[in-house]
Amino acid sequence: MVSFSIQVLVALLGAGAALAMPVEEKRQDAACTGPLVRKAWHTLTDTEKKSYIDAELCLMKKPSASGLRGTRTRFDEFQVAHALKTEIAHFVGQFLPFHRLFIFAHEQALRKECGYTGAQPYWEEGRDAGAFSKSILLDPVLGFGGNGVGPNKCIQDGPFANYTNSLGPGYLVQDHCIDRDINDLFSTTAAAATVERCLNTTTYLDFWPCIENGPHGAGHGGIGAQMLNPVSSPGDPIFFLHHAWLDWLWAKWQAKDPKARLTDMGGNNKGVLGGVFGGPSSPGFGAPGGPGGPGFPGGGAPPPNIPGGFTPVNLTRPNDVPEPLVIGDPGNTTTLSHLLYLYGMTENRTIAEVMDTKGVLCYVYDS
Ligand SMILES: *[C@@H]1O[C@H](CO)[C@@H](O)[C@H](O)[C@H]1NC(C)=O
Ligand SMILES: *[C@@H]1O[C@H](CO)[C@@H](O)[C@H](O)[C@H]1NC(C)=O
Ligand SMILES: *[C@@H]1O[C@H](CO)[C@@H](O)[C@H](O)[C@H]1NC(C)=O
Ligand SMILES: *[C@@H]1O[C@H](CO)[C@@H](O)[C@H](O)[C@H]1NC(C)=O
Ligand SMILES: *[C@@H]1O[C@H](CO)[C@@H](O)[C@H](O)[C@H]1NC(C)=O
Ligand SMILES: [Cu+2]
Repeated sequence: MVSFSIQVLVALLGAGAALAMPVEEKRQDAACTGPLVRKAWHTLTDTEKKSYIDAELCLMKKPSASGLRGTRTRFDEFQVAHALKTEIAHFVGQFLPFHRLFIFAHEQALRKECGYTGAQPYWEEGRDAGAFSKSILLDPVLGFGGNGVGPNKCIQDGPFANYTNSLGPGYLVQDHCIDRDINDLFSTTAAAATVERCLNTTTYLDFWPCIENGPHGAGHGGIGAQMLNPVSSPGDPIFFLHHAWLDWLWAKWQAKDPKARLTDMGGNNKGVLGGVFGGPSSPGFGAPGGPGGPGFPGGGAPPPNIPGGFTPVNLTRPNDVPEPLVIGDPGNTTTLSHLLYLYGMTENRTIAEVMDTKGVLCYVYDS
């Protein structure tokens, strides 16, 4: 049911695979003793849930320090860093490593700046496939609040109900609420069979598109509204638990054959698959065949509102300084030397450095 673009992607990537060049594994300089253990949200105690929520609220109160346009708070800075990298972080080989570092940066901010002592939890979406609206994640007290209501689909309850996003949808800089438009049908792509099909793949060039087009769409399409916006989706704090789940799946897949998979990287490093998003060969969110678009499970739903399409509107790169978007790869293929740069949200890292969660990032998953 999510096969709409995978054949095309794989066919296209087959050509790219020949270009992928082996890169020497970078020496890990950190001995990761005592890694943080990331756990599934539904397994946390009430106290653990509360301390995560409180730390997120703390980030939402801390003033922005980066000077990134459109930000008022530290929480907003993550949203902007994601927006600025959207074009080269989705439907490209660095999709999984980029988001791995992005989620790590958020976890570090909670710990270093907000007194959080836990790890980034993940949302085990498979448990809620087809029934996101009943998820424990949406608890109004020990969760992220429920569905959006009214014409603007603003969330009404939960700890984040009163937060004002300063960015989005898309690249717009404007105040709005955290919104949701839950769609249980979209959330079926989190189902065990879909996940298992991805975990059954044996190369990164099969695994990554399987994840990006399948389970990835569940969290975004199933929660909807801003979560369905590929640019500004981290404006909903549930984003971090969604992408931690995908990261968990990647780590699980890597652990099945660490020797090969901890260095397996590839794919295009720019949105060459049909432009940026939504091209015919790589249906993005809202495009025909892509999550949220016609032909997707629950299909025919209106595409998400992305003002200006994928052309930055108000938001541009800091100080409007042009910069090369892709750094570190010798050609058009994503390699282990690709630089992951998050506008100071965390240290610059190469993909090689984030391949193993037990390297410089130093965390593991509970299962
Ligand atoms: C949000 O604001 C309303 C109105 O001021 C208030 O009643 C409610 O308690 C606030 N909710 C939170 C979670 O702060
Ligand atoms: C995954 O692989 C296992 C073992 O080969 C197989 O039994 C199972 O049917 C596969 N699952 C899917 C969804 O392809
Ligand atoms: C942002 O862009 C929109 C659409 O072009 C425009 O209406 C709005 O005035 C701009 N806002 C700022 C702060 O520049
Ligand atoms: C890389 O892509 C550009 C177009 O974006 C193309 O002009 C160039 O030939 C490609 N380079 C290689 C080595 O394929
Ligand atoms: C991180 O990478 C960016 C982009 O190349 C560069 O501008 C910045 O100076 C780097 N930061 C550090 C601390 O090296
Ligand atoms: Cu993203």
